[in-house]
Amino acid sequence: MTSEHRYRACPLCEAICGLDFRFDSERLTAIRGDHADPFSAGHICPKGNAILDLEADPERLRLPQRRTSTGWETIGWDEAFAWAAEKLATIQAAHGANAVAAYLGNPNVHHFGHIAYVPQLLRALKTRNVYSASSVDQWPHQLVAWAMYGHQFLIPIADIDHTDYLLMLGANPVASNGSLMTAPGFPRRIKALTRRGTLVVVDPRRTETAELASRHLPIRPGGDAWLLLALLQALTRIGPPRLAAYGERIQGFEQALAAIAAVDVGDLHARTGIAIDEIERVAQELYAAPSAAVYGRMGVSTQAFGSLCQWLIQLLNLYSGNLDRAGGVLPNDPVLPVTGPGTGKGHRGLWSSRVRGLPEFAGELPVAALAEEILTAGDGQVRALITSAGNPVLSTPDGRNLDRALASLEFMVSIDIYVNETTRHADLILPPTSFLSQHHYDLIFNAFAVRQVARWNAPLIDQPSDERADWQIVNGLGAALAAASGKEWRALPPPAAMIEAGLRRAGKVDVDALKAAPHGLDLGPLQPSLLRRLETESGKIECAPDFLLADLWRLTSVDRPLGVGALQLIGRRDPRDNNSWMHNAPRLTKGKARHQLWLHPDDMASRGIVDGARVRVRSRIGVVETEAMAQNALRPGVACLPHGYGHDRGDVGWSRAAALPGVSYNDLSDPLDLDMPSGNAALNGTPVWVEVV
Ligand SMILES: Nc1nc2c(c(=O)[nH]1)N[C@H]1C(S)=C(S)[C@@H](COP(=O)(O)OP(=O)(O)OC[C@H]3O[C@@H](n4cnc5c(=O)[nH]c(N)nc54)[C@H](O)[C@@H]3O)O[C@H]1N2
Ligand SMILES: Nc1nc2c(c(=O)[nH]1)N[C@H]1C(S)=C(S)[C@@H](COP(=O)(O)OP(=O)(O)OC[C@H]3O[C@@H](n4cnc5c(=O)[nH]c(N)nc54)[C@H](O)[C@@H]3O)O[C@H]1N2
Ligand code: SF4
Ligand SMILES: [Mo]
Repeated sequence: MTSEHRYRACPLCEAICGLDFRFDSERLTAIRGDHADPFSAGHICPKGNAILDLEADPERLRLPQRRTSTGWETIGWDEAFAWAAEKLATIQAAHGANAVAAYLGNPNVHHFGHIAYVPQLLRALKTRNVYSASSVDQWPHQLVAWAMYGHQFLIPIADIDHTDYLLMLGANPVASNGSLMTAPGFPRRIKALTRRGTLVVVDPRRTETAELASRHLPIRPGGDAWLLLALLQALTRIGPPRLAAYGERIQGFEQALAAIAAVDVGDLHARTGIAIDEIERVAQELYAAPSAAVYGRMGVSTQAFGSLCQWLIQLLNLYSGNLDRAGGVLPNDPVLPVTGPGTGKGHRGLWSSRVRGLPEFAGELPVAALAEEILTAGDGQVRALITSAGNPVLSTPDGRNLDRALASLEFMVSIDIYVNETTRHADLILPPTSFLSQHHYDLIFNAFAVRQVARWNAPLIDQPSDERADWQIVNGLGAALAAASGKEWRALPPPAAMIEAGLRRAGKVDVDALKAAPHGLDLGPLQPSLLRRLETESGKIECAPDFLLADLWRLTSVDRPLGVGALQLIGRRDPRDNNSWMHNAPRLTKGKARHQLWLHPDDMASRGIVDGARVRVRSRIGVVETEAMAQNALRPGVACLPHGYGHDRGDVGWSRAAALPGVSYNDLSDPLDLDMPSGNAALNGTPVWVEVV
């Protein structure tokens, strides 16, 4: 028996850990962290190891599946492409381009064969009905980066390995492995930070990250905008803004500060749940620290004032002189550029959604509007849908309604490896072959990494001759669509050629050396680059975008009373979950169940709920029943439920997942509850009423 090590980055989350795949006689037998990877240094989480389960899962699809009246039948690739193209072309010819919608899920970003190819297909379709998981995730970051710095991906990254002071809001990287901050191995980095300086975590729950922090501030869900405003107001009392480094390249700062100073923060303690002297102390520390960074993620993006929070975070980093500075926050300037010429900088409001009039951002509409666009009759109604690597029935607000909407479509085609809660409605599923057989380069996560890194991931196994890769599926669909509609289609070359051409054009790294480095290359710490890369029309940092100033007014004019007896629902991530789609993996689902609704013991006592009791959870949108679990780490008044559960919907194709207990968070979340400037869903903070069944 011959044993061999082969190396590749993990595609399952943003941490892009280097993994060591062990093969015995060409059979994949074990997966370990790659200790020779200069960036991840051997880090691996339970999901990395569960790639073994994904590769071996008999329920994973390998060949095109057509839905029949009794189940699914396998058909040939060419027949599948021709059928899908004929249906889509006919619907567009009869009802216009917008009658076909597209939804792109999270794994699109993790595979070069998706992210570099799918846009070509969307251009060929010319539809305005494009949706993605970004609008239940990170739109506030992208919108604020676009408005202030001129490009949606010019996002400053917290320099976690060098900063003296990190204020972290609404993120739990010890469980999630981080987001918009690619840094494999958070516990190690956080321990080094708290030895060197201070980490303050702002979160309604004492999370795994808060446990490692210097201090934890248990905020009221949705109180962050008030906290951030109060911090900025406190800074103006402590000392002058440190703007010298930005010279003439900054605009609107005084205007922004004046608008912020004019806000009456009222009863701050009631609004945030945090003591006033704690807020003052954070402001003092932030200003005094030799270097400091403020970072906010899911918990502050997916709430009603997500964009306001992200804007205020930028202003705090500016005021304290930490924007674009080592030890502060600074954008990565990656080897393969995601900003600059030829990249999509973004735009806003060039068109609006048909039913609710929500503005587009960067060519997409908020996914919270997808169901109504399908269900509302009239000119421009969505009649067909393409999904790629997504499961919006579980991952977007009011999933039950989307479930019903999908059942009413004239045609649906999904590029996915499973029959999930969403793709079960498809007429046709096109499953890509294993990522292990493909060339890959991380376009996005290298650009959000806390160091300059690069890695060419070469195939580890051969592609079975009867299977198709993601990029081949896009090319196949595109060519068939062109044939059916009389449009043009220029097939894109394979990933290896695309990556090589991109790297040579960028000219930042020795391509042959990169290819010959199976563990990837470390190219050093982040360096200031923001000022020379600004893409705003003025060429300056825009501190006072009018629609964000206007949103201050929304914050102060709308008091949102919770309702008698209501709790605020927030989410959580467990190291063994990956959004909605890895619950068929035995390695991740054996042992104790973890789907329960967490409640503070005081809230249980006042409702007569005992640990383990079956409870009914009600929101404006829906009702679910699940088990309650007492959790001291929660702030009273808060209920906590993971998303991505609720697989028992009849005909899903993952039987192990379907047998798990648990309900979908998004059967409770409200599609009308949005961060208005961006249209991002406010998934956290939903009012719910909980009672014993
Ligand atoms: N309530 C609540 N809702 C949330 C969140 C939350 O915190 N709370 N988080 C949100 C966030 S951050 C995100 S990113 C979204 C995710 O939302 P989605 O992207 O809609 O859902 P996923 O669960 O990631 O589903 C991914 C799908 O891709 C498929 N897949 C996996 N690998 C591949 C591949 O290589 N190719 C193809 N074609 N398919 C593949 C899987 O089978 C699965 O069906 O959920 C959001 N929803
Ligand atoms: N294990 C695991 N890892 C994952 C994923 C997964 O599903 N499972 N998904 C991946 C994806 S797609 C993403 S985008 C990232 C997300 O990565 P993170 O941004 O770290 O996301 P979460 O772990 O959901 O952490 C959000 C935190 O916000 C807190 N929170 C909720 N509401 C509020 C609020 O109003 N204010 C404040 N300050 N905090 C609040 C929650 O309690 C929670 O601890 O994780 C990625 N990694
Ligand atoms: S943290 Fe886990 S899922 Fe994320 S890249 Fe590393 S091994 Fe993969
Ligand atoms: Mo995400």
